[in-house]
Amino acid sequence: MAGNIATSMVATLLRAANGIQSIPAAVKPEQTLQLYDIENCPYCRLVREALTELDLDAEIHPCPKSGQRFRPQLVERGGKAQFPYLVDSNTGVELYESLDIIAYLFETYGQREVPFKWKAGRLQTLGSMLASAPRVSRGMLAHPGDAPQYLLELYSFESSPYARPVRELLCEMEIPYIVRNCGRTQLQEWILPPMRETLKIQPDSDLQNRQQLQRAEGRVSIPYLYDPNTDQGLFESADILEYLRETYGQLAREY
Ligand SMILES: N[C@@H](CCC(=O)N[C@@H](CS)C(=O)NCC(=O)O)C(=O)O
Repeated sequence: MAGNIATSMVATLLRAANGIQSIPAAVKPEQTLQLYDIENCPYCRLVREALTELDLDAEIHPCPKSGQRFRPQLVERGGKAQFPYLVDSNTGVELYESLDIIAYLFETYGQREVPFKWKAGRLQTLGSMLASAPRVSRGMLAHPGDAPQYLLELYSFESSPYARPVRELLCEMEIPYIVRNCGRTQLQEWILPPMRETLKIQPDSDLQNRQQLQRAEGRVSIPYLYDPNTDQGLFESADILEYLRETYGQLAREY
């Protein structure tokens, strides 16, 4: 597990300040956005970073290589197996191409200018490719698990080194989930949760998901997984990985 987090940390550092801080979108979609996604795909990462930065939740349909659960669905919908693919049932818009999706999200929900950094699209893609390298094939290849009846909910922000291994395993197991974005809006949120508890610091987040987690569990620590199928909520990435393997199948690979 230590090596897993170390290379995840490298990926986070390579993406510098991306996918961490949020300025919530001016308008929230009524129906949850859907994203056909591969966790370690550099193009998909850019879209997930924008979702964190706009504080938008999304239903993730994991499409690892050789996956059979959502890939055929996408080919039927959009015509080809290319990721990411956004489905917005609020507007009827469905889009391929990461940079087009990002522009759409900022225009439709952010209702603000696409930040300058996204205009340097090729540079962003290159940076995201570098960040994929340390994770090698994690979050890329299908090792299917059982399909849950109800969608799991993952409280996460894109660049969290601890949330990434959980998203990778969900992707490999082709387990769909709602990503509840929990970016940072407060300086105090940069202090790690155990130290916050020792110092009795409780940041007052502007974000609904962080407020909801604080109310429900009495603390905020990312990742947090809620599984409505078993009514279980878990903190700690290692515990979540173990839970997913035990609950949804032994086919998923060992880390
Ligand atoms: N220009 C596209 C490139 C997307 C792309 O090439 N995605 C790869 C995954 S990283 C893909 O769809 N590969 C086909 C596959 O996985 O079957 C974008 O920015 O969205």
